[in-house]
This record gives sequence, C-alpha cells and structure tokens, in this order.
Amino acid sequence: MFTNAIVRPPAANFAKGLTTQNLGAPDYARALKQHAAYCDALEQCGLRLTRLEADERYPDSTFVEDTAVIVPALPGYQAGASCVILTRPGAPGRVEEVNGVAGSLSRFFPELHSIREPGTLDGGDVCEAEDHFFIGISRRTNEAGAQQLAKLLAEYAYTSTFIEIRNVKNILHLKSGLAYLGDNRLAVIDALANHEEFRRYDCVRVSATEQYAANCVRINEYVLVSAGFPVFEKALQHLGYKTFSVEITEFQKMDGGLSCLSLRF
Ligand code: CIR
Repeated sequence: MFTNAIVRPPAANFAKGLTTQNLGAPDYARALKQHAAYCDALEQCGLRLTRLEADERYPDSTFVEDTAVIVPALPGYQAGASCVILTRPGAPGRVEEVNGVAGSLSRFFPELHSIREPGTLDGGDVCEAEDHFFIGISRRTNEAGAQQLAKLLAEYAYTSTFIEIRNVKNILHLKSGLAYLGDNRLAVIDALANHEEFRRYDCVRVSATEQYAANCVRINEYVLVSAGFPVFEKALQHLGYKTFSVEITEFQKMDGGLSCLSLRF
C-alpha cells in the first residue's frame, strides 16, 4: 500500500535535459499540463503528494525517481525498518539532483544511505518485486553501484539480482522495459522476456510496437499506464487490473516514463 509520493514539475529549461530520442523538443506548456494530470492521477490512486519546486539548475530534475531507492520494511523482518538509499546518478550532470530530494525524504525516513564513488546508480534501474529487487546494469548504473545497493538491500532482508541491459536496444533504464505489477506478475518487453530471472513470474509481454508502455506503475488498486498503447492496456484490463491512463508524450521525448516522475512509498 502506497500513501505518499514526491514529485517535481519540469523547469522552463526542461528541453535542455538529456535524451536519446529523436521525437523533437518537448513543448513546455504541454509538459506542465501533463505533469499536473499525472499528479492528479497519483492523488486519485490515494497518494498524498510532496511537491518540490521546479529546479532550473538541473533540466532533468523532474525525473525524481532516479535520485533514490525506497526500501519498504518487509513484513516479518524483525528490525522492521524501512530506509532510503540515495543514488549517485550515472549522468555526471545529474549527480547533484540527489541533494534536492534528500531533505524531503529524510522527513519520512530516519535511515538514509548513499551510493558512493566509484558506484553509479539511477533509480530507474531498480525494480522491486516484493522481497526481491532487480537491478539493471546499464549505461547509467555500473556494477560497483549495483553491488553497493545489493549489499544495503541484504541488510534489510531483501534479495537482489543483476540484469544486464547494456545490450538491449532502445531502453535507457531497466524499468524502461520492466515493471512489477504485484501478484507475482511482471510487465516485460519482448527483448527481456526470455531472461531466466523472470521465469518464475507470470509475464505480460509488451510488444516492440508498444515498448514504451512497459514503464507502467502499480499503485494500490490501479496500474498507471501511458496513454496510447491500447493492446497493453487491454491486456491488463483482461487480467482484472483497473488501469489509469495518463498522457506523457512530452516526457517521452526526454527519455522519461511514468515511473520516473515520482518517488512512491
Ligand atoms: C535522463 O536521460 O536522465 C533523463 N532525460 C530521463 C530520465 C528518465 N528516468 C527514468 O527512466 N527513471
């Protein structure tokens, strides 16, 4: 059950952020509208929002997910604590974004840890599935960062495995191609679907033509999905999920997806 989320709207220089897409420059006014609708959707899923100010120093700072990994307390784990692991983003220009989120997180989580040099880690590469975490080794997250994270997670009784994605085309982060839907079920792109790590899960395949839709987010009784991917959305509905679709085309132009725009806990 999630109760909170941290969000940050895009700043006026949002279009100056990093991107590998060739979809043209984002329209700022439209991005603000889409962000507002995204925030409404989170509230309708039952979350209370902590809204950070837009920060022009960092054009990618609306993608708050990359700055932290939230580790919920596992039921039955005797220490009973949750914690936050502040990341060390793999894009040098994004490293300082972490400081702008740490203060808000420390109000909710007494235990804060950090990924340290030479480790790099983006939150977008970290996918939690109950008591297990998949950690993507990507162009942003290196093995040192992944190993530091795995060690910290083990202290909170979580297991983890690494998923190599540097050879998977068109995904920036692991969660660009993978989402945990609850109920032992994953949404997974074709290119990752045969990975042995995912064999013990029910997999909802996301075809290459709808690949962007794989970055969906289960929030309480809903699955938040990107608008415009009818096959995937119908597949979820068919499985009994209530979907909530949100248009985020302007964020897609900057390599961002639904999960990247919030930290949920
Ligand atoms: C970047 O390249 O870092 C941003 N333009 C997009 C980050 C997207 N974040 C995510 O998938 N978690």
